[in-house]
Amino acid sequence: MRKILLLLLCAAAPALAQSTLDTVRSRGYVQCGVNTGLAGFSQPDSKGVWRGIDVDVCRAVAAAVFGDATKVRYTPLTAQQRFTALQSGEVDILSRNTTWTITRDTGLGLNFVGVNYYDGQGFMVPKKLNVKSARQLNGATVCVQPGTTTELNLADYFRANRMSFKPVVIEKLEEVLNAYFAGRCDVFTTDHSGLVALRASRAQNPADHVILPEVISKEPLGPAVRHGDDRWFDIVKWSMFAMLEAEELGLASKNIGAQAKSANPSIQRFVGATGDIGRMLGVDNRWAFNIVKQVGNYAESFDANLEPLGFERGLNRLWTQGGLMYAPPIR
Ligand SMILES: N[C@@H](CCC(=O)N[C@@H](CS)C(=O)NCC(=O)O)C(=O)O
Repeated sequence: MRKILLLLLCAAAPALAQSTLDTVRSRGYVQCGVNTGLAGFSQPDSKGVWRGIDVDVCRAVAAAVFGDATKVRYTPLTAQQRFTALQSGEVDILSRNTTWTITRDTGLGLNFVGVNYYDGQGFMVPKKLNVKSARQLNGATVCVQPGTTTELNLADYFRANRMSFKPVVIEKLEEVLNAYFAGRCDVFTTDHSGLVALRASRAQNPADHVILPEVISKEPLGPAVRHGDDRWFDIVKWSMFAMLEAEELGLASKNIGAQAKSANPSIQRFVGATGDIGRMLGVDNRWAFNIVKQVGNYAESFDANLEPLGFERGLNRLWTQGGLMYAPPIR
């Protein structure tokens, strides 16, 4: 018992000694946990520069903290590695197409800062199998990655519909895709966004694969931080919201310089000319200006990263346009 207590104390010591913001500041960059390579979300481009909507959240935080969106380093993580990496302090933010669930929020000691992509789970099958609906998948072999909500939803869906399936569980993305493309499973299942991105970026001929119409779960994807550091939680949360608020206010990387002179009180507060909001957050008052100038608003990030892969805004439209994206007031 004493030994366990001591171990717990030792494990907690670094976290207690210094806040995440202090650690990040003295280190000089944000350490961001991302996907090992999911087009549109987080993937290095041909020059080795990380790109994607999850990457942009970390860049936004760096813009808020340092006034410089480039001050980020990336740790690629599989689904199974991701939570330990955050809990142990190896990364400051987990921004990796991660579904917000109550078990993760409580049992794993995470704080999800919000949702940067509303998603749901789907199925992809080779077109030549001529399957039209997930209800025809009784007895199918299904490729899936472990440590995901995907694995759990898959079992629930087949059980609820009194169907059987044979899971082929493979941790590495590369390997699970190879297995599916080589025909070792009839079906690949993951978040709908994953299916769209992987079909567009990894299939030899994307038209050979169909995504079935059923969406079997809710997958609100968002960045998370560790429990126990409210200041850091606030910074990451509001950095993400600033990108949404900017879209709503019509502020974008190209016009924010000119718009900063606007008489609109909401814009004046947003750019830090009034309100002292950055200081309340523990960063510079130009935090949100820097985010939009250097990273862009949410629509810019979506259009640069997801739109070219064939994504539509759908649920991820702003609330003013029939979607679910809604930032609380920055005031
Ligand atoms: N949103 C789900 C699934 C996330 C997930 O890991 N999806 C897979 C399939 S798209 C993935 O990102 N794999 C990439 C990798 O392993 O690096 C979760 O949070 O559990």
